[in-house]
Amino acid sequence: MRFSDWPVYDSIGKGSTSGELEVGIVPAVAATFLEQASMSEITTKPRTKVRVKTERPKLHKVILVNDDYTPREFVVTVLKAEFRMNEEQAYQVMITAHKRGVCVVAVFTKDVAETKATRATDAGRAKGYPLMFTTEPEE
Ligand code: TYC
Repeated sequence: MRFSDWPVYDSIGKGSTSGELEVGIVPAVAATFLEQASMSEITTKPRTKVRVKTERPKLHKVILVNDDYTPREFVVTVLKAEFRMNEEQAYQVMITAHKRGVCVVAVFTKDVAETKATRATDAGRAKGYPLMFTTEPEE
């Protein structure tokens, strides 16, 4: 559509001297024209990118801490009960903490790691032992 094709209307403007002619474009027609132009001729670049999120949740370590008072056999019993270890696995974790001060028991999502560490620590406390399990995020 060229400018010369647009319908025009004549009016005597308010501020104009009588007899002077003002030429305008019918507003409704202009609006329709502009609307069509914006839909069919104006391309815009999207400003945001959609990122597909597939990150796995961070894992947290449960750590067994050595102490001088909790009996070895009790530590083994707690490891078997709370972390589904067999006798041999539990013994190796217990003796590693005993010799080195700490041992990583297993890794879980944050919630599960914290729940298991709390339950295992509470099992020791219920018997009057200072047995301690802590958690920390994996790098
Ligand atoms: N050190 C304890 C003892 O000699 C046994 C023990 C091992 C306690 C590991 C806690 O995390 C622990 N009776």
